[in-house]
Amino acid sequence: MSRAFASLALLCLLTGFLPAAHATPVDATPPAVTPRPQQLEPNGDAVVVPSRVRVVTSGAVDRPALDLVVSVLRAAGAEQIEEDPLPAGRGAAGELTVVVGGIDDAPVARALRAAGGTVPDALPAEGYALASRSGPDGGSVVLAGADGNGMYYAAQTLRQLTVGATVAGVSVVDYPLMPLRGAIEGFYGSPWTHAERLDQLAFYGDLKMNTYLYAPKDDPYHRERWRDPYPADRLAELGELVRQAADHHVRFTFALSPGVSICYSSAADRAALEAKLQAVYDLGVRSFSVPLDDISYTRWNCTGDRTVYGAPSRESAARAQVEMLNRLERDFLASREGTEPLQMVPTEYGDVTETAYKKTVREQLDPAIQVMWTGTDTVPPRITVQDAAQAAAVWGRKVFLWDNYPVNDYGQAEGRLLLAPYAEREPGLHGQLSGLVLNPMNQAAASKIALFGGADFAWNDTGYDPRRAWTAAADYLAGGDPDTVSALLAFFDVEHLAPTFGADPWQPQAPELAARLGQFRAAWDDGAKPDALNVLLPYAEWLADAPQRIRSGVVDRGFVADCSPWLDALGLWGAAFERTLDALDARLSGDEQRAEQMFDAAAELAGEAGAIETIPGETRPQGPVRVADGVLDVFLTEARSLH
Ligand code: LOG
Repeated sequence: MSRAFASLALLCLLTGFLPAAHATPVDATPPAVTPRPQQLEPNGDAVVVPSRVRVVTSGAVDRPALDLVVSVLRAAGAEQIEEDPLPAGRGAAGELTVVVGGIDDAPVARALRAAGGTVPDALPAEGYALASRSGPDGGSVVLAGADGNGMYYAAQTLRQLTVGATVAGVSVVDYPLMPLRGAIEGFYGSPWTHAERLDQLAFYGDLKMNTYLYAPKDDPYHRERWRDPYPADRLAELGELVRQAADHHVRFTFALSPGVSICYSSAADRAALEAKLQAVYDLGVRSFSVPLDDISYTRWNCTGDRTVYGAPSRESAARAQVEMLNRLERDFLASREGTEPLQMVPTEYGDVTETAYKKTVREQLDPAIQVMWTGTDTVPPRITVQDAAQAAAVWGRKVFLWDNYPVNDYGQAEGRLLLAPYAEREPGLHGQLSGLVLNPMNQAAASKIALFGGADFAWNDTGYDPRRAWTAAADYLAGGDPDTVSALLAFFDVEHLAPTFGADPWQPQAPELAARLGQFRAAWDDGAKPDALNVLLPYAEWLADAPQRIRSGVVDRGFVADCSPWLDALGLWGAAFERTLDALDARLSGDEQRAEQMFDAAAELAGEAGAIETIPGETRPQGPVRVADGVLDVFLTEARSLH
């Protein structure tokens, strides 16, 4: 322990490695709020939460918002919380007053102004204003939402502004730039468990994500056996998810993928499709999607389709699909209370090239139906505003981005966790997209790193900083513990490679470690060999210790479980790294025999690390887990010939 601390201190001195963002807020800097608010200004001293708090509500206040406000206040030390509808009488001396209501409600707007807040001329949907101000009377906090989501998001911001027993003194005006923000469980391989889904939905609420699309490729009732009704126990679980989603202001979108076997012209298949959607409508689902990705669209599944739509072709496939989708939108959804516009994934989802398929969809698909798009490729190296503008032009509407990051279900992702920040999406995309959902990994909790960034970007793409979101994600998983945050960032670095479907990754492997190894080689080659070793060794020790720190310090236990094989491997790779530097040290002091022993020990550890496999049955594809591959393994091999 003490050795690690000494190393860490040395490390900080030498390189400024530790992120600086974890000072306790004794200064006036408010804690970082994610997603980054549109406007956040200081508003004087922090508000100290006393033991007595009066929560004053006005109008119909959102229940999850109110529950969250109360739980935040309790965690900050409030013992007596009195709820009082407006107009409220005078509170007791030294009591904190917290007002929750709609911004259109005049008394709420007055309270907001009185607390130093701003009442904007127009607040977009899901927006909110918040003001917190200390005062001799005990101070006040006002949360004013444009709607129920806005109230809930104000409460989520309050949660992040509260550290210990104080609420930062701020004035916030905030709203999302993209209307749909969230995740699509759309990967191949073992679907998320029920417990993982419940946890994810709560997490989405924390990050102001409002959308979860249920589309797991390997749920047979979603795709292969789409006609078959869900068994009662599965239906009960779906019902529970729908309630959990509502409790966290997440729209649960149910997706059904009939494209593998549907006969578009069959009345029986049309009835099966509607019956399946009706069953989840009855559970409370109001949002639906029909993904038609990864199907063969240039052959029919029945002879009837040839009779009705003609010879198989992109154009006739589009006509058949459009007819089915328009009917669902105009007949099924239009006649049911409270439904959202239908969503679909076209069979040509990953490019912007004009084809007969796209032309037909563009011209004939009901304009209300949302079209999903994955970028200029299934896993694109970047997404620009121009790409999205082209997609909007080719589909005749703003597209809904299905972003294939951090999904790891394809060959190039074998043995990988994708823990690099959400990046390479151009600010300004909100102008061209109707929304953004990320397709995560089978490892649900480990996907939170990328989802943090995706949520931040979808809310405020023009203010997005990948590194800030990445650090905030580590902070969230670590429950704010700075050492755990640093260990996590080092771990994320060795799982940084983000592949594409081609040979070139769109994010490099281990950039931090690679830079350090580069500096080491430069110093070594310059003749500053002992110095080079002294600088690098603490980082090797830090990597070797990171798994243990993560295992003991991360509060999200799902994350630790997801990452277990990779943490095991990192421990071994880190030890191999240390032995290699020991070997070079021995070589410098002329002890070649010890150097050889250390190199052999390192090789053995690396061999053990390389034999660790992904958890059987969890991910598709399975294989040996990769840690800083192409960087650390290469260095360990080359080190043997350094003199
Ligand atoms: C699938 C998706 C899969 C992803 C990555 C879409 C629209 N569909 O190539 O289910 O997780 O690629 O392998 C896909 O992306 N098809």
